[in-house]
Amino acid sequence: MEQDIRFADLSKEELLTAWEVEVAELLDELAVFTKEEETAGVTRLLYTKEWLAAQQALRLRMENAGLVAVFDEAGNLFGKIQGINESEPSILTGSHIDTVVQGGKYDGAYGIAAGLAALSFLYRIFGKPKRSLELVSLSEEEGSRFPMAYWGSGSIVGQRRLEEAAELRDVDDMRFDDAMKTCGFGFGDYSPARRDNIAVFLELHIEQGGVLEKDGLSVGIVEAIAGQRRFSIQLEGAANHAGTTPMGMRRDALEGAAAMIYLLHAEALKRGDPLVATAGRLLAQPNVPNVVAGKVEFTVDVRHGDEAALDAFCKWMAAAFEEAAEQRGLAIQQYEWFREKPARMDAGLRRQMAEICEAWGISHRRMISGAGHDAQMLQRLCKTALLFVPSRHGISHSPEEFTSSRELAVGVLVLAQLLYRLGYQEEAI
Ligand code: HGY
Ligand code: MN
Ligand code: MN
Repeated sequence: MEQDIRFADLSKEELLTAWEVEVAELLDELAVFTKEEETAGVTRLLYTKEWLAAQQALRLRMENAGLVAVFDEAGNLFGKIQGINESEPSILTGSHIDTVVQGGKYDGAYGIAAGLAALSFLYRIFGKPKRSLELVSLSEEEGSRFPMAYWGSGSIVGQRRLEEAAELRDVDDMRFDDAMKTCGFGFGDYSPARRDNIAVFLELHIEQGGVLEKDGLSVGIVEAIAGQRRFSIQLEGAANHAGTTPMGMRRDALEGAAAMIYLLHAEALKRGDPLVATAGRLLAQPNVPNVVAGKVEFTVDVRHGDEAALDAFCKWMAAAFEEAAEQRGLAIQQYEWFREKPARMDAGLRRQMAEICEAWGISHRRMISGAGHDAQMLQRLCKTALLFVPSRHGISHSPEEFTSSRELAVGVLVLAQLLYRLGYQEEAI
């Protein structure tokens, strides 16, 4: 029997019906800001014109909701409701505005849209909170344009600095700092991204996996986020004629890469879940049908919830790739460009979210996140929680990514309740 619980004198059905419409409408608006040349999904990479247009549309939305909207120097966009206790650190919610190439419209954007729906509701109904409440549209999390990830959240917690990122280049050979400047950042006009006046970070995100759907549950309360390592593997052999070069006389960089990727996949299967290893990008040179590839660069992404298991696999990989290169007379360079530890989410916040789900009759379970999230970075700075809603068929990082408006609205309800407890009732942090 559904509890007859109400919030601001509204029933669960009334709340969900309103948020269904509001969140779906904002996600559709944000999905419009995508690279036109891409034929499917959403492509909104850091410091592109579509990225800037999305941030500017969000700033307007934040201001229309009565939030004070400001950018920081990294391009993170904050919307703030100032609390009565001005000296107290903020309660922050949000996620990332950037996407992968041809991704879905929910990854990242949902946490921002949900946060805006929750904060504008609370502010409209309850006015000024005791503790400041903030929403953030984090500038970059995916690592899809430059060989670095978590630029937005990493800049806030002091793990990313412009002096280290400035010379990174994208596939079009554009420098990071030059890309920043095309959007008006990097000139020192905004406040530094580094902050320490944040007490709590709450991230709402699609699961990007199939556990909640398989279990028929509405919400996942994340206990921990897997650690990850990302590598660039560069092979050099000898470009040569595809017709006249005997098989035994080749130094074929593309065949070498194929052999290494096969070994990677077989070893990850052998070691079993939850370890995952992915070769996601491969660039061959000269990349034409009748030339034996002289050079190849491919990426490897390895994830596991346990740091020791990650170390062991990456150690195996380095040795296995060296051996495979030597057998083929290929030169090899293996370069780790990203690593993030496994991160545990705050037990107190997890308990509060479970209480809220129980009170509102929302089915839920505890779970681990195989996907990386900004919460992984923010937990270095403050108490942090991550909440999932289901992904249809577990699909994400794809134009097929989908979550129903009702499922999205259920996440907003849990978030709004927790923000109310922390911001207006000053629940102990
Ligand atoms: O790759 C990830 O885990 C996240 O979606 N950026
Ligand atoms: Mn993602
Ligand atoms: Mn994401």
